[in-house]
Amino acid sequence: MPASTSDIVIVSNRLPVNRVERNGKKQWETSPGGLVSALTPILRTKPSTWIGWSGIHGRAPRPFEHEGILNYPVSLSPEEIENFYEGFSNSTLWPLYHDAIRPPIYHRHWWRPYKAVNKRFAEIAAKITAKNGLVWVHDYHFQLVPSMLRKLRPDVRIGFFLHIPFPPQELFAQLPWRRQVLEGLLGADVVGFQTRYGAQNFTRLCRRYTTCSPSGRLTYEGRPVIAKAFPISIDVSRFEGLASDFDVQTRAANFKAKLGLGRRILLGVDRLDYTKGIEIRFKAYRELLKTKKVSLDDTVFVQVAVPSRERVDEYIELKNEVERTVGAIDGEFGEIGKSAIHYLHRGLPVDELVALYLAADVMVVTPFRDGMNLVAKEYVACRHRNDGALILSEFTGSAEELKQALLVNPHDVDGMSDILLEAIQLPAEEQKRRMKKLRRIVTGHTVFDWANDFFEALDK
Ligand code: GDG
Repeated sequence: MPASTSDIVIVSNRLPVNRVERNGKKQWETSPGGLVSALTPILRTKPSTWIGWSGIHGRAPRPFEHEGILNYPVSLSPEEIENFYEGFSNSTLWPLYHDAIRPPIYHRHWWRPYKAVNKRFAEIAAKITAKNGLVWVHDYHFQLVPSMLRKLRPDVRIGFFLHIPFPPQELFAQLPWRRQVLEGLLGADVVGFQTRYGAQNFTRLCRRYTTCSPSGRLTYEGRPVIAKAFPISIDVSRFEGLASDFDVQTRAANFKAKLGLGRRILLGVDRLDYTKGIEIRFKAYRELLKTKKVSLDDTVFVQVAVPSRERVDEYIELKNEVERTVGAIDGEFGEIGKSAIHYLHRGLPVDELVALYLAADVMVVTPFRDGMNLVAKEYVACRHRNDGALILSEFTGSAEELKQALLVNPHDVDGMSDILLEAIQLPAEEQKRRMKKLRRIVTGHTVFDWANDFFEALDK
C-alpha cells in the first residue's frame, strides 16, 4: 500500500474539476453540479480521494489537491474514449438502460475495453484506499469495478450508485454480458438506484442470472447485498439563494421584457439527448399553434439544449432533427422580430439558468425515460413565490416524488398538447396549491440528505 491512503474514495467517470484557462493561465476549477457539492463536505472530514478521467487527452496529470480534495486523474487513450466511453457506455448501456429508445449496439470489441478501463480504475482504488476504507463507485461506466475491487481488497466497504434507470428483465436480458454486469455490481455491499423499480429490476435479474439467494434478503457468495432506492436531489439552498439574488431577478425581468411582456414563457432545459423528449414537446406545441389554441402573441417557447456526446452518430442525428423541427415551426408561425421558439444550443452560466427558471411560467420536462431529472427539482426550488407550472413526464424518477406536477405520457402528442394548454392557462390559485406541495417535497430532501443516507447505509 502507498504511504498515503484515503479513508473515502470516490470513483466516477469525470473528476470533480475541469481544466480551464483564466487570464492566459491554465488552472483547475471545481465543476458545477450537485454531486460535487453534495460529496465535498463529507470528503473534507476524512482523508479522501476522487478518481476519474480529467477530460485531458494523453498522459494523466499527477494526483493533485484542489479545494481540500485529492484528485487522482486516470488517462484514457483515444481508442478507449471511442470504445469504452462512446461505444460500450454510451451506445450499448445508455440506450439499453433507457428503454431502448434507440437500438443498443452490441459490439464485442467494445466490451473488452470496457473491462480493461474498469480494471484500471479498480486497481487504482485498491492501491489508494486505506485499510477498512470506503469506496463509492458511480454510474454505468463502472459496473464491473465493485467485484474487481472486492477481489483485490476484501476489507473495503464498497458502494455503487446508478444515476440512470436500471431496466426491466425483458430489456436487460438482451445484453450479451448480462451475467458479468450483474456479478460486477454484486461485488458492492450497497447498490443504490434512483427508484424502487430500479432496485426491484436489479434484484429480480440477480436471482435469475446469478447464484444469488433465490428468495428472501439478497445475498451473494455468502455476503448480504443491499439493493435500494436512494433518490438523488439538488443543493436546494444554492438554487434558493440564486433565485432570491437581486441581479438574477433583474436578469429574469429582462428576459421577460425581451421575450415580450404578456407572453407566457414555456421553458425546456436539457442536455441534447434523445432520452429527453425534446422533439416531442415541440410537436405538441406546434399542434397548439396550428389549431390556434395559442398564438405567437400570448406564448413563446425557450429551449436550452446543452451540447452532449457530439461524436456519437445518434446525437448528431438528433441535433439535426431538433433543429429541423425548430426551423420548421418558426418558418411556419414566426414573424419578423417574433419567434415561436428561441433555441439555444449551448450551456448557460448557472445564474442565467436560474433567471430563466424565474422567468418561465411553464417548465416542460418530457423525457421518454430519465433516472431522476434534476431540472424539474431545480425549477421547483427556484419558485419561491409558489407560482408557475411544472409539466413532468411520468417516465422520470422525479415523477415518483413530484406527484403534484402536471404529469404527462411523453409518447402521447395529443395528451401533451392538452397538458401544455392546461399549464399555460393554470389559474394562479391552482399553481400555488401545487407548487407549495412540490416545494415541500424538494426542500425536504436535498442532495446532502441523499449523500448522507447512502454513506450511512454503506458505513455499517
Ligand atoms: C444524469 C441522469 C439524473 C443543464 N443545462 C445547463 C445546466 N444544466 C444542469 C442542470 C442539471 C443538470 O445539468 C442536468 O441534470 P439532469 O438530472 O436533468 O440530467 P442528466 O445530465 O441526464 O443527468 C439523470 C442525474 O444524472 C443525477 O443523478 O437525474 O436522470 O440522466 O443540474 O441544472 N447547468 C448550467 N447551464 C446549463 O445550460 N449551468
